[in-house]
Amino acid sequence: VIPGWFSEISPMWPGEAHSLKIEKILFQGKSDYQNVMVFQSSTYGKVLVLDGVIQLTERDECAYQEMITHLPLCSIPNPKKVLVIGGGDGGVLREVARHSSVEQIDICEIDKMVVDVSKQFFPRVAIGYEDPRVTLNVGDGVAFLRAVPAGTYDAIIVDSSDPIGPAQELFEKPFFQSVANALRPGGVVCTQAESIWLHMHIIEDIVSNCHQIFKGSVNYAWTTVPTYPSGVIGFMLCSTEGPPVDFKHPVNPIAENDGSKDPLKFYNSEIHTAAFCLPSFAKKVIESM
Ligand code: AAT
Repeated sequence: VIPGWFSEISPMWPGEAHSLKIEKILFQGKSDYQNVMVFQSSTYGKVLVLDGVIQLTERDECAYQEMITHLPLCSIPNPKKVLVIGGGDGGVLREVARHSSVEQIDICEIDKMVVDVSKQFFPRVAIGYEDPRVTLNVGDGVAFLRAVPAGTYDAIIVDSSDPIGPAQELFEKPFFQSVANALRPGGVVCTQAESIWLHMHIIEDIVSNCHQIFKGSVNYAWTTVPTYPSGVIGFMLCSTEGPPVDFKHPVNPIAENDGSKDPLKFYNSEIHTAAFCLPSFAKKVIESM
């Protein structure tokens, strides 16, 4: 550990640790679920850390939040009801709110402290909460989804932390089953699905579960996020049986001028399609399943 630097150390990426220089620690707290920290870094803006793992930095959060949101929402016509699991910082809400067809945005985040800390230190992310279509539920996403009536949502976005800690069940088969149940026919889900460089075993499990559960399409996409482990992160995109969804060819392009204060920084239709191209080593595993 280098004094004055934050190093991201975890058994999920043994033998490596990305580091950021700390200018100032702004918040440290312990919630019922995890340790919460915010620091000012010298080159990535403010950083939100949960249990020692980087959740977002001001500089590169756009890549993750825009991709996890617009990959699913631009793949179906007229999404109206959207559910976000996790994502307590509000960044995914901010992105969902760009879609004018959306009428209802529900979010279920387990940790109230993440919501409060984001509102205090990350106003340009937590701005998502200001949209009048948003309803916040504080609780476990697993229990929340179990109680959702069948066929409720057009899209579900699972913006979840890594499977060590409170998010563990969000990577397991019963959870995916309740996601499928909560979606309308031809509805879509997009979940945080880790790194092809570090977690092919986790990805294999998710893909295999999803093939069993989702009778529409099952796809893996990925993007670059410099401050996530290995610098990339992936998404599992699936649809339920019903009107077919071709994730690789977006049918609902997002308006360039969507009326929000800040324009899109990362997502566009070309990068949407490109996100589904996989390196050969990953393609061999994922597409053979
Ligand atoms: N948008 C920032 C990126 C995140 S945030 C993940 C969120 O999921 C956290 O706020 C965490 O409190 C919440 N969470 C964890 N478990 C649950 C649960 N069971 N139900 C509801 N919310 C939950 C993801 C960063 C990915 C990091 C990659 N290394």
